Amino acid sequence: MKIGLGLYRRMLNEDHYRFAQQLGVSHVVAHLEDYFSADPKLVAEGRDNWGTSCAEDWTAETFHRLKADLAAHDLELAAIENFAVAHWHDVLLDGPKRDAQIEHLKSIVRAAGQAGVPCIGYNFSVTGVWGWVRGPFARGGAMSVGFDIDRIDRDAPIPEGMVWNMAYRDRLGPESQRPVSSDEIWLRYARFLDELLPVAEEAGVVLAAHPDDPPVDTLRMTAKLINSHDAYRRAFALSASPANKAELCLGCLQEMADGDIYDTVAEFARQDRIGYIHFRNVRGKVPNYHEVFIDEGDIDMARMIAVLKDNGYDGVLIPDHTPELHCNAPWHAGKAFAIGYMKALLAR
Ligand SMILES: [Mn+2]
Repeated sequence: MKIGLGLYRRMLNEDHYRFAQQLGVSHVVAHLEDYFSADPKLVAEGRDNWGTSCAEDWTAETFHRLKADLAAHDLELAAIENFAVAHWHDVLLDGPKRDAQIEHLKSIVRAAGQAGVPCIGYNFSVTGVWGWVRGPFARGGAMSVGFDIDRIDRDAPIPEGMVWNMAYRDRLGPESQRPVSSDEIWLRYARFLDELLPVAEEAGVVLAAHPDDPPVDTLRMTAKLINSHDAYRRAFALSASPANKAELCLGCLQEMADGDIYDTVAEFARQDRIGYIHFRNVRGKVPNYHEVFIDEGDIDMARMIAVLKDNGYDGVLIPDHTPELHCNAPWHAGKAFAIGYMKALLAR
């Protein structure tokens, strides 16, 4: 197994490559859609924090350049994580631009293949990550996120012009998006896989599905897709293509109500259905959980490493989110703590 670091778009620079190299990780997962920091206005205008287009520059050339920059620091690109909302809002919403957007997604997958990007992670979700609350939930009051169904209005409607918790046009309309049933979201997902997987397979690119976060039945009147261990099995059953894999988030998997996480991970590893892993820990399950430090949650991470090893997993682990340590560099300290812990587990 290999350890990687996830970097958001604003972090794809020399400082963060040196940070990753100094931690001794071999891989980077790059988010080109800057989910947590993007200015919604700029995203809606199709520009990101640097004033460049965040949706138009996902070409083989961009991917080659990114790989070369990483290689200069002995780092390999493990995956691109997430499409931009501008790429696929109507794929998620079954809107008028759907077919054109599917064609564009195919071109991104082909470009990734040309540049030797092995994997693209995605999260097929109408709400996206929505419903978290931030608080001092981790050890010592470290700031983290959690989910408590009683503290949110779970049926708050989604405004027109928003999907995946991001605006995809400059002005949001009334909160009047139609509800989406479970049958409907599975239908949309099956069509997406049918069209994208053959292209991905030919390009040598794995499409890796992140589970719903939080993994509940519905939020904002739209059904969730991969919200249980069985839902992952259903997603795999949609296509036997070797390009159809999981961006396996252990945090979300542990938050789900069904199944034994060690058995499920063993099964998915044996079946070679894991693209890469979000190796993080949580306390509690839906409808009430907190994200915590890697060594204080409900998952026995040492046992998890053994399960992965025993079942032949040889891919990349990244820390995903970590609680923020109380210091001048909360993000860096949180990641460094998790990666140090992961390196020790692997060494043992
Ligand atoms: Mn995750």
